[in-house]
Amino acid sequence: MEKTYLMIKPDGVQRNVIGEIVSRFEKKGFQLVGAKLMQVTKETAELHYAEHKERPFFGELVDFITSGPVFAMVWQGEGVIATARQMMGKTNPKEAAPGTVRGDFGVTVGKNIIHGSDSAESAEREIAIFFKEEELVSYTKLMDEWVY
Ligand code: DAT
Ligand code: MG
Repeated sequence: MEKTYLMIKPDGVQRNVIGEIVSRFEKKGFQLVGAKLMQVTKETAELHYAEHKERPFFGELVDFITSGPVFAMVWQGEGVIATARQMMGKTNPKEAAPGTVRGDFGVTVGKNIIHGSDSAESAEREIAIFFKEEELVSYTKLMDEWVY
């Protein structure tokens, strides 16, 4: 089953929206298969955001994501990568639609509450950066009978 990496950034943790965000993905019908509150190191941040290395905001991005704990998660479900991106909203909260995580909780692009993998390749890569295989669980949810 398809998996994606979602991460509530330090601003989301400080803003007390972990529960609200987890709840949205649970209610949607997706399955949580891994989660932890963690401090991201500079090395891990640089690896995770490697594609943005040449961008002018790279330094700020690394400083921000390491500025406090994040809530790292792996979610599973049919089409979860693309649907989670839709539920997050556009990168810039000013353009993110109401009803999306960034549209509802964010104000500025530098503090946009949540990260989500943008493709199958990114998802695989990012899950491997943040989780060991034994930290992910495989289990049956009776709910799935009513989702699929
Ligand atoms: P996304 O997080 O929607 O995948 P991205 O991969 O283009 O967006 O950028 C990664 C993060 O970098 C983004 O969540 C916030 C930050 N960022 C992007 N564009 C920025 C900009 N123009 N100024 C400051 N930060 C920016
Ligand atoms: Mg991205």
